Amino acid sequence: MTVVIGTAGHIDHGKTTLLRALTGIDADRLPEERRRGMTIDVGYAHLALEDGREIDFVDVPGHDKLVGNMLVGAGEIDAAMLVVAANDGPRAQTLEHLALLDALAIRAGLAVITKTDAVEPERVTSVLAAVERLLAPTSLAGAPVIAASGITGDGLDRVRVALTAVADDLQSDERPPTLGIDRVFSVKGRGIVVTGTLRGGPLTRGDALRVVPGDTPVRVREIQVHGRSVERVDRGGRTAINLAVGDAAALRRGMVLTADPAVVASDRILVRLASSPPDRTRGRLHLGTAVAEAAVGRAGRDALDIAGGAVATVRLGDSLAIRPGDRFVLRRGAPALPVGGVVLDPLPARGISRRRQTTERVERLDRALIGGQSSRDAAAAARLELHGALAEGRHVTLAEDVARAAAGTALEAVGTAATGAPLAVVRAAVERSIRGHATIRRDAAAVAAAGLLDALVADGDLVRDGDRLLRSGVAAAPPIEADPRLRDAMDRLEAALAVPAPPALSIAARQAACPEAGVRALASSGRIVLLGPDLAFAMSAYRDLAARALAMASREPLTPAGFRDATGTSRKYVMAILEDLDRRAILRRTPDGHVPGPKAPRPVEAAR
Ligand SMILES: Nc1nc2c(ncn2[C@@H]2O[C@H](COP(=O)(O)OP(=O)(O)OP(=O)(O)O)[C@@H](O)[C@H]2O)c(=O)[nH]1
Ligand SMILES: [Mg+2]
Repeated sequence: MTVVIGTAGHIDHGKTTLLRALTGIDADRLPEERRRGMTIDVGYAHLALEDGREIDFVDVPGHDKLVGNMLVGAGEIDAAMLVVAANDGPRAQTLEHLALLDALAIRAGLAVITKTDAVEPERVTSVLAAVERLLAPTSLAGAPVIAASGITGDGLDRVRVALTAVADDLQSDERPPTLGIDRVFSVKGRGIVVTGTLRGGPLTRGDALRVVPGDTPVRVREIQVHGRSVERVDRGGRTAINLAVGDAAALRRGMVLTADPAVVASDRILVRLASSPPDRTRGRLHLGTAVAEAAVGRAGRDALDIAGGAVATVRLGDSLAIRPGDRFVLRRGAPALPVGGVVLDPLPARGISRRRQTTERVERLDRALIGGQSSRDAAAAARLELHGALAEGRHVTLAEDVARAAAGTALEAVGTAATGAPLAVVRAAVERSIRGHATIRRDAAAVAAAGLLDALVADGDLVRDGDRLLRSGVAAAPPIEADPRLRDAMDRLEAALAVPAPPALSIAARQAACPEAGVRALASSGRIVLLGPDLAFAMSAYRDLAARALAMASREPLTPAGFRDATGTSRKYVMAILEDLDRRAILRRTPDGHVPGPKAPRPVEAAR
């Protein structure tokens, strides 16, 4: 993995000069920067280590008016190199930049005391000690502090050793490729090029990515690392991407190119802040290479204090690309210190679900996010607990307590009568119950309700009889089992219906000499499935046909004609099966045919 190290420090303390001495590259690339001898916007340089690895540097300005640009650089670094001039010693932006690195929880790095050639050795010793003291209470506590000169080259060897040690210690970032854009420009004859620090990976030429916010699809036409075209980048490092994209104006610094579904656009986020600013505090929130106006909500349910900080809902002036666990800095302008924070939920609960926001639940989510990759499932579970219900694409999940309440409602709505209750009525009651406990779209609640009823039927709590639901057990009256003639008739009827194209139920029942009570008992015990007024399949035949329909629909949209030809039956049977599978959300009807629905068993699970 290529490590990205950002400079930091007061104006004119020698950051750019030190990088030039280390790498031979002048990070001050803008004509205005060269003319004025100061860094204005983020610049870049890179260094090849002896073992072949590379370190990328992001150079930032020290000017007090350009702290926003400093944060663009600092937003995507792995480690920091704080530069302090020996003659000046620590100054205002030394302290401010260090506070920002601390707020971003940058733990890896080093400090370099530069311009040692311009002062007496005693002065170097005292500045070294002062800088060590400054680092001690921050995330960079204990980082090495090295004296060097960017002009004479003195001490650069020790700086290189320390840089190598920083690179050794860093862990790679396991996640789909994500790049926070810091520059956008058009290259004649090539189109749009964006640059940034690649997180996760790998990224390969031809890959499809999304631009967030906006979710605009883009294709990677070319990848360049350090000015050379490459087929693929594995992980990390400064990366330039030539994009096949229609509109250059649609791309800006702060946007994110990603293949990570966890990155979403949001202007309202649930966060943990390192300290606790008052409700309605305003400031600027810097996250990655982006910045937005921010207002902190610390009232009512948001005024929670958890281990490690204060919970808040932050409203942003613009939508930013955000992923759970992202670090950010909130700046309120001098003299207030910057506040560091971490995103707990980029799309926090609204409405009724807000009632679920308790200290315990938020703390659980926070702990799961800190746990990193291994606890992604734990984070998803903790987020579900906070929301009560979550709809992601076609997939809807309910928190345990919400599902339990809805199941109670279902049983109540079905009642204990042998006739049960119409499926539609029970489903509506379950939908109401879910929406009374959690904020969820109506269509998602319908999917969840159908799934919950299916589960109750599968678990044997309820029995489905055509378009009705019955409490299990109520229809299976003892006399039926006691009557051997009825039992035989039921067996005969079940066998007659165990084919892909069974005869009409009334005719089959007559031929099997099976009375109405036997038909009901077969249905309520799940041995046959009633799909229409006079159409029933034995469960075995129904399962076969359903599995075939799902398998075919998983390959390509399944049309009634295609299914009819595959099963050798007629339209009547095929429509009944497909409509039933649609109703149960195992399939979903589209203009091109039926495709797997929200409740379709996922391929992975089916393969197990
Ligand atoms: N004598 C001496 N002068 C140095 C050294 N490093 C930098 N300088 C001088 O200090 C001035 C500022 O150096 P820069 O490298 O541009 O400082 P910077 O920290 O990048 O400044 P900004 O990017 O504007 O914040 C230049 O005139 C350098 O020549 C050093 O080690 N010794
Ligand atoms: Mg500079």
